[in-house]
Amino acid sequence: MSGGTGEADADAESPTGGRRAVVAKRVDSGEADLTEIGQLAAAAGYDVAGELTQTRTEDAAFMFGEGKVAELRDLVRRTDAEAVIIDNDVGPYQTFNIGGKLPEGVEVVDRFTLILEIFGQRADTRKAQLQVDLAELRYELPRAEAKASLAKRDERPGFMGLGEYDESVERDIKRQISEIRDELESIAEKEEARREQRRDSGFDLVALAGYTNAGKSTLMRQLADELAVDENDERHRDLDTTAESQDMLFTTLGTTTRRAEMEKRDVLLTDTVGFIADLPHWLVESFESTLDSVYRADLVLLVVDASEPVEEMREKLVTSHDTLYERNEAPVVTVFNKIDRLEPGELADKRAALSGVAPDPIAVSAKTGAGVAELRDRVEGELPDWERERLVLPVSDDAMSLVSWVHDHGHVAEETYAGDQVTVDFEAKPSIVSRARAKAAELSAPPAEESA
Ligand SMILES: Nc1nc2c(ncn2[C@@H]2O[C@H](COP(=O)(O)OP(=O)(O)OP(=O)(O)O)[C@@H](O)[C@H]2O)c(=O)[nH]1
Ligand SMILES: [Mg+2]
Repeated sequence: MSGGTGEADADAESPTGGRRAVVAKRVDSGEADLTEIGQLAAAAGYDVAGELTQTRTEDAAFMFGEGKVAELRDLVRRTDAEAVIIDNDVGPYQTFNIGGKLPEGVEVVDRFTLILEIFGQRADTRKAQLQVDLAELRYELPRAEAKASLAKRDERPGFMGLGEYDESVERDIKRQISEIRDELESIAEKEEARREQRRDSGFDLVALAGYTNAGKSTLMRQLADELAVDENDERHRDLDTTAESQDMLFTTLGTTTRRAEMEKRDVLLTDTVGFIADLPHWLVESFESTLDSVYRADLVLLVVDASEPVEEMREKLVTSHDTLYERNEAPVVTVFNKIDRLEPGELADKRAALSGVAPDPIAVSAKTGAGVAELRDRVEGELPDWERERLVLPVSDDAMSLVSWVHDHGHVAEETYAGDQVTVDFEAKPSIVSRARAKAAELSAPPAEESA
């Protein structure tokens, strides 16, 4: 058995004025690492005032060993913490039991509730709020079910009321879940319609994906125009070009779409929520529609923090690919970000070590802009091919508006006028080319005869 405790100076001023918390974690073997849970706690606005780890098998009643829980209580007292954040999947009874050993009013928060807390604080659109509500209800449901079945088992004359009450709670949760699902589905349908409309207008849809803190939003700022495309997309603090990205998990929760500057293609770039390790299924599912913009894109840029150790990068790459390939068919370009933080030679070593999971990555620094030009070229190269077409039209107002439509939806190589004809030589998506052809045919065809 091993493990340790530590504490920040209890008298020190709280650095951010947040709620004081002790973070704790149990592992079956090896050393418990508190880095990520500490980052998550900070993202939720806690100040980590103390730390505790334990290496042993799970205790059914307390998760930790009972002696460790006593240590936890002492640490909470010394640090004057208001919450204990535990980086394990703590069962409802374990939560209750640990809580019973702690000073009055101290909250026990597990990894999932902590993530939900962060999401709840940052949910600033209807969709994000619905997803948080859905996740919370799905967290509660098995707990309500357990209560209802316990109450049923204890059913005795005179105790009937309890069982009925809990069953109605359970029914109520299920009803709310299905209402939220319906509303999320209708939002998703509207978003899908909007994506189709954009494709019809000649845009290619590119999405940024990757773990939280990989640098997606920073890269978005390098690639995108100043103006957000969607007024009704999230009001993103972190997309403001003047605002610094924060070194914090889950800075971005919703999705933001902006036009990206490319040479030929009109690209709409979407930034969205990052992945994180070890999320339970119900939580991932609750946020699934947030990732629709990734799954339905024409091209995905998978951003990886290349300053992390190679094994961590590998694990994240494998998980990301699994997640992406399960649902999308678009090509994926791997982007090694933060190369400004690498030692000379480190990039080449990492490329070689990861060639199996990331065959041909583009290396960039979203911070300095290094490699971003190559990334733009690569994006244009990987997007589905455009078709070349040449239309010859009689000069007229209608023809001129078709020519300007072609300019808006594709890339015009040449536009020449000879006599009363205009020739426009252009490249565009196949769907745009066929629409241009149809419009051109209407122009040259004689007006339909009026039937008597
Ligand atoms: N040194 C260095 N830091 C970077 C680079 N790109 C991003 N960062 C920093 O990494 C941190 C996270 O960047 P974000 O762009 O917010 O990351 P994200 O992937 O959008 O994170 P989430 O929104 O949480 O999913 C910030 O502190 C950035 O300043 C880079 O190329 N070099
Ligand atoms: Mg972000």
